[in-house]
Amino acid sequence: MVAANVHPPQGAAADWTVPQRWSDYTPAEHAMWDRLFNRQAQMLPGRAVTEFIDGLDVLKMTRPGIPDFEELSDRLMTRTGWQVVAVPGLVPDELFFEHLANRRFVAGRFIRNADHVDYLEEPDVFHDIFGHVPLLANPVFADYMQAYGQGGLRAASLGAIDNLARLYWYTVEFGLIRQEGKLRLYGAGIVSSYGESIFALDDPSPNRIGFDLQRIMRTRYRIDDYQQSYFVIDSFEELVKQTLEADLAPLYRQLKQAVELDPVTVLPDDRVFYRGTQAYAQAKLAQG
Ligand code: HBI
Ligand code: FE
Repeated sequence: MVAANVHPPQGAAADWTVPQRWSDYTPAEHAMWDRLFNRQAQMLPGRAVTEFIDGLDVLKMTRPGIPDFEELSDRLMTRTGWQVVAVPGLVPDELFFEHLANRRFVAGRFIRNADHVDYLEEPDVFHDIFGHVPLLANPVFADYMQAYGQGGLRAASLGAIDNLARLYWYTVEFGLIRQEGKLRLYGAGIVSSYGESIFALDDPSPNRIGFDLQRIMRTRYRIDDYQQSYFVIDSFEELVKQTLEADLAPLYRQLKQAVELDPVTVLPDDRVFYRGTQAYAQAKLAQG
């Protein structure tokens, strides 16, 4: 978590935004985007939620090269009123919420290099734009993201950012959804990762558990490897209804007394779609 009230880095505006400088991208940087894009675009039809695939199409993201944020923002603006702005890297939590509350999605402008094709510590332009932006073209999901930003500002004043951040993690970043009787991907952290796009749906290792707000807000998460549990929603409409329409202050008070859950835990009253073997996580542990 980044400390609040830190100054923007050199060259960034007070709200931490920077110019994308689209014309400065090199052919090698565009080629890296294309390589990542083509790999995901081939795999995701039938695996990602249809709204994600539709978003790629309506935003014309299927064109080669790193998208120009201004063009992308124009297309998004006419559909759902969202914009994309460039930032140097992670921004402080409250600023992140502030941008979302104003329908601005902050995106890294840099792209990973050939040594880090499959693993990244900081979100790059491929994760942020390919992973997050297609669903911002969907009106319901677009409202969810804004409501999350507004909820973040309230959570900050109630000392509950950690609880709310878990909701973001297990939905926006690593969420699964049921569609046409099957599990599908919608989380940006999954759809922007080749390995996790397969793991999250097909591997016997992780748990796949029905969405429950209070439960998720008690559940820690892993930032260093594939998730040990994924949470499944029934629809974006349900997600909005169950999360950000209500006053969460009473829930936050209750959570301060509640025991935190390890990412691997399955509770007796969980709605379990699939109980994982955890073979992958155990093998990783054994390797040390
Ligand atoms: N900054 N650029 C950027 N991208 C994020 O996804 C991000 C961030 N700052 C804070 C943050 N995410 C999360 O920790 C909040 O959801 C709490
Ligand atoms: Fe992300």
